[in-house]
Amino acid sequence: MTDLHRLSNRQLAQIFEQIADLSEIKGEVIYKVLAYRKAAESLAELNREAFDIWQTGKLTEIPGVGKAIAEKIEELFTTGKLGFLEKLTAEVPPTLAEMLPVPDLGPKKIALFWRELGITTLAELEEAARAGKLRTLPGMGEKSEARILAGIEAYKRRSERIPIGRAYPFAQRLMTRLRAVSGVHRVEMAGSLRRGRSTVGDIDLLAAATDSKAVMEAFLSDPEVTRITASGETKSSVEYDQGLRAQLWVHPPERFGTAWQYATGSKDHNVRLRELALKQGLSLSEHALTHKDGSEILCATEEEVYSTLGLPWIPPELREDRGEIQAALESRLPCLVQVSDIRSELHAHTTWSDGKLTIRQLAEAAQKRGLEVIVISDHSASLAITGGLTAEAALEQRQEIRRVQEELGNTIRLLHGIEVEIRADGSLDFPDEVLAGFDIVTASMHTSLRQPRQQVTERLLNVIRNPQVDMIGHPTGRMFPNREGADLDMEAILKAAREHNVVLEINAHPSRLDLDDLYARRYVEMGGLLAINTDAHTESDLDLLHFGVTIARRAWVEAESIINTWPLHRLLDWLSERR
Ligand code: DGT
Ligand code: CA
Ligand code: ZN
Repeated sequence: MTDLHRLSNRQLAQIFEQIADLSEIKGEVIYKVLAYRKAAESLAELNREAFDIWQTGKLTEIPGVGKAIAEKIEELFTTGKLGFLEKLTAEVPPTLAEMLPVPDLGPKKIALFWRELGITTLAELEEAARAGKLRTLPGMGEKSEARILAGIEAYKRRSERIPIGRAYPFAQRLMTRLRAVSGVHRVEMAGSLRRGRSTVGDIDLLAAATDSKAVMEAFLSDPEVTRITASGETKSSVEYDQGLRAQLWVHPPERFGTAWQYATGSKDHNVRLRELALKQGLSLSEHALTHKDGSEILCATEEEVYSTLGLPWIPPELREDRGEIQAALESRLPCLVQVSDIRSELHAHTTWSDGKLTIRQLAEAAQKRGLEVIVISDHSASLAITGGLTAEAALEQRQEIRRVQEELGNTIRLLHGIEVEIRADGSLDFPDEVLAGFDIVTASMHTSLRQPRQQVTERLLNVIRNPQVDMIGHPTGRMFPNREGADLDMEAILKAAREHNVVLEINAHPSRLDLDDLYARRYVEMGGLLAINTDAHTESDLDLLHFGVTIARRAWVEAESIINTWPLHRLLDWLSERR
């Protein structure tokens, strides 16, 4: 067993992505290339480790994984290597793949530049284009050379996805401006932003207007626009500073439903929906549902689009082709948790550690937002940079919380929690008898996140097994845009958390959103409980709750599985029973 190589799903996906890229440049038949890509996507989206699936002999049950690909995965798990890929990279330099996403540069051209000029990297290509070396090649000229240079520039600007924490408030401001344009009925978000993905490629907006001119003009002439990348009557796209990009679609109000459905995506959801329409003799486009004889059914709302196809309206967060259409057909769509279901904030900081508000200010801010319970949960001492609490300071804080509770009466209930630091060795900052004094204990990792997989997994498992620990804060520690989470064996973590009845947090801060939607879904399917917390350090942080709720919705989660939706007595009963 020790000889096995436990590659993560992400590593497997990268390998098949690379095989797809290099085969495409090599000139492999397209259906093979697509099969590798499909396998890569499917592996990246799995909510269980492919390794575990392999051990139960069920690799080929993963969508897109046939016999040939399953054999390759098996070779990787058993030898840590893949002969096929080694042969391929010996033949086709792997760096060629970095050129594939450049607009106007397909695999054929990449192969041409490589074979004729020995170009193997994007930087070499840019240099050759600038030196005028591409124009002399067969099928090339000055114009196509200039197009490739422009493509490289566009690609460099575009390669980074935008965190939702930046895209969302920017989109809100943009929508407010566009809604003020005369003749505009409606402006809404679409695309991945509306589906609530943690990062978006661009901001998609959709306006309803009979005449698109005025609203398009307003969109294109906005003073913040730095570049217009496309402009047309029904669709335009622009760029702003710092990598922000947006696209505006305009459709007449009577066709808004089909347009909004189309522009929301995802692409895969739309493909499935079109298949379903075809079975019913209808073709579905952004403009209408059309009968075979050419007559149109216009839909002003999305509800009409879905109901014409015999479906209930599907919430955008579910539209990822993860079984939602089948569930809709069988009337078993989940009743997704909403912001208004949330009664308590279980993770917030005060001036006792690195928060900006006093206990009283935090409690009042929470009460103002309609919360019934606020847990004061400051950091513990070893996170020195935050001025974390010692055990003695925590006792003083408890007195202060009592005083504030008396002052505030029963407008909101204060509980005393702690965000206790998980040290690098897996021990906690406080001994069990100190932890036992808190109403709720959240354990989090903030340091040594780059430990090897086995070590960091064991570290967290150790904490999950501690009966004093009620909840794990932001379990992987990832931060957008640059910090990857710890390399945890998530299946083992979820199993242990379930077994020990530990709550896993969906940290609502848009730079975290951790757990992510895939693991949150898996955990709830296992019967586990989640919390959605803002981890507030300031008053406005409390308003970030909706980002966390969106992740839970993308995870198909109902209110019942989120302990913040429970009334106080139920929360307290549960806490006292589990220790
Ligand atoms: P992103 O921007 O990469 O985060 O992802 P999306 O989903 O926003 O994708 P985007 O911006 O390329 O396109 C917006 C929507 O337009 C997408 O969600 C569905 C629709 N769409 C785009 N291309 C296609 C397509 O080829 N087929 C179909 N059915 N829909 C498409
Ligand atoms: Ca988009
Ligand atoms: Zn915190």
